[in-house]
Amino acid sequence: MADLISPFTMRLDFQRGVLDPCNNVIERHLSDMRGMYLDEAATEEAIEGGDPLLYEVYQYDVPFETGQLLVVTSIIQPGKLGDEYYMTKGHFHEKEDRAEVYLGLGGQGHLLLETRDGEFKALPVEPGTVTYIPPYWAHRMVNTGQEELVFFGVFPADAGHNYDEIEKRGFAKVVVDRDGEPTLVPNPKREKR
Ligand code: PAN
Ligand code: ZN
Repeated sequence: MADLISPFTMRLDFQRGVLDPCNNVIERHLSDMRGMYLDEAATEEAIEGGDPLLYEVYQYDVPFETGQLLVVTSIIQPGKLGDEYYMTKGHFHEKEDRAEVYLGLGGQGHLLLETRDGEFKALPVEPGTVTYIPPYWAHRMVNTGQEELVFFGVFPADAGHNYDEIEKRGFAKVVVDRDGEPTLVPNPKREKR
């Protein structure tokens, strides 16, 4: 049984993606993603040069239990590390049979999705796209545009996040700038396996 909590409302700033009020704001800097971008030398240099903020997450926490939902917005900065676009860490849900919905609010991006069976998909994200992330699909958002990539999401509060595997091996493909065009290329880390 889920806790009985009171209904509540919050404001979403469509331009900036900020939720107000919000009781859990997470900031991820490059130092939180060591080893996740291909260019390790560029990573260390950028960390030493000020450790840029890559993305922020505004999550309204309710009890992390079956039946509740978490409401969340994410704001990814535009930019690249080497030729790889800024992105989220990406994860499987800890309870893998939990789905999620994303709504694009601002900017341009690609949502990378993959299963343990080796299925891979990259879906475009822009203002107005609603993406259904089914159970069992790991997901990572990549900002391929010149502006902040802002998106809203809803997912079961008992889903949890498993970052470990993605942290080690990434997704099957990475999104890189090739002559100014966002291009999907095979992840060399995977090919070594
Ligand atoms: C999102 C993500 C958010 C940040 O709320 O947690 O965009 O990405 P990482 O968690 O991969 O750093 C979500 O998918 N929640 O389940
Ligand atoms: Zn998720």
